[in-house]
Amino acid sequence: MSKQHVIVTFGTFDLFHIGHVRLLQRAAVLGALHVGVSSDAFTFLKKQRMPVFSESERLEIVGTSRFVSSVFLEESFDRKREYLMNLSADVMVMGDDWVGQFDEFSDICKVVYLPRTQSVCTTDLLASIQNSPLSS
Ligand code: C2G
Repeated sequence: MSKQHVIVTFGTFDLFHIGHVRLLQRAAVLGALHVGVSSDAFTFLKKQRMPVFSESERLEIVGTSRFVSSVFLEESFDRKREYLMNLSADVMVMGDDWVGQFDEFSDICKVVYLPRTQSVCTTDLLASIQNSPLSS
């Protein structure tokens, strides 16, 4: 039996939703999927707000997905190369909201951008929860 390809993806995965599930599902078709979950501090840097769920909760949530072989904490953009090399990644997968932004890693692995799931995102979910008449 031939060895499975090593696939790596990165993300915040806050308020885990169907867009996240589909991204992980499609990435896992390519091989064994390892997911870098953004730390709370890194999320604050990227989004200028703290995530709703803490890094340990998000690691646990993503780690329960049957599409995921392992999870680790992603602490900065600068360490992506190190993470990819440590895992001996064959393919890095990201949603196409990041298209072109990680092409620099194509010297060590294949970089693939998958179409995002339309009409769902954490920011809108958070806003609709906050604006719900049930939330006070
Ligand atoms: N995604 C998707 N469809 C959506 C929402 C998200 O396919 N409707 C994908 C994103 O493109 C990304 C992954 O799900 O590949 C995780 O999305 P986020 O949690 O928003 O992660 P992000 O903050 O983009 O972090 O260094 C890169 C970052 O860590 C990526």
